[in-house]
Amino acid sequence: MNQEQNNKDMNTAISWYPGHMEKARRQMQESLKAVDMIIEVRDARMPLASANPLLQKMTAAKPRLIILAKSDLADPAATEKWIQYFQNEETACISADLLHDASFRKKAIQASLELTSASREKMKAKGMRPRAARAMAAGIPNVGKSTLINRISGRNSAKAADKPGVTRSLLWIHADPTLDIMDTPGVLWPKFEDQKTAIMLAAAGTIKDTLLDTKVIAETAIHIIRDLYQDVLEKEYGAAGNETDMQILELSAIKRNLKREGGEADIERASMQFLLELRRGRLGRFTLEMPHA
Ligand SMILES: Nc1nc2c(ncn2[C@@H]2O[C@H](COP(=O)(O)OP(=O)(O)OP(=O)(O)O)[C@@H](O)[C@H]2O)c(=O)[nH]1
Ligand SMILES: [Mg+2]
Repeated sequence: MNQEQNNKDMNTAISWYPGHMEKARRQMQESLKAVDMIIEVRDARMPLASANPLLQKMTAAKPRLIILAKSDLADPAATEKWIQYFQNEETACISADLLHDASFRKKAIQASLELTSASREKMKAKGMRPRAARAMAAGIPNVGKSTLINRISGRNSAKAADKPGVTRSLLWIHADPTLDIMDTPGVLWPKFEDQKTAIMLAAAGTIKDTLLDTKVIAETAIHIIRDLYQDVLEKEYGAAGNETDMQILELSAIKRNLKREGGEADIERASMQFLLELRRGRLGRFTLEMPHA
């Protein structure tokens, strides 16, 4: 049985940590000495689940700017709470719709320069010529690292696309006269803390879909959303509200006309359709985890 099949069968142990991620992690570690700060890109819909503990540990000594990307897909009230949460932790944090926020470029450059001012002062004191600040953009796959760099540089310098594992090697990009940013491949970690974290990451499109049991991911994502946003999905699919998560999925199949030959709901296709609609924000703006009070 190959690794992919094995993962699919063991739906209680989702993981995706192929050799290229470990290689990227090692290369990032080696590059850290050339870097003044980390721009850690997380998903605004799951600001803790999308934090990579391996990267956190590895980059702990560097100044850090957290970007809560895809804020256009997240619940705005929850994003406010998360911004407050990071402020309380005294961590610099900006939420952004990286595709549309016109003010993001300026905000991100300003925050980066503030975070690296001490190292620039040190260089000046040593009589060295000032140079652009150097940031490493790091985070999980498909979260928006390359898009962020393109947004700041104002051109398509980094390859970005809607699937995980697009960036394959480290690449310095002269994003602004004052800021160089290294694009890096998305990196996960060998074992997720819990099933909920794994499901959220899978639902967000962080893990290759071919590795997933989409039915389990969709059913559990429905459960998480119903917990937090009560009757939103019921309304979308014309449900009464007392259905199980699987019955909601069945209703979604009927509503989207995804039926098998005999007329029964095609759960496989409905699961994928549900996940695609969720990822694109077609079902509404959801944040799947809230900060603890
Ligand atoms: N809606 C929305 N989509 C975004 C945002 N930022 C990035 N995307 C989309 O997310 C997808 C992934 O973006 P990338 O920039 O390639 O992500 P990445 O982190 O570089 O991914 P890897 O290189 O695979 O690790 C693309 O389809 C982007 O258009 C955002 O703020 N909002
Ligand atoms: Mg990329």
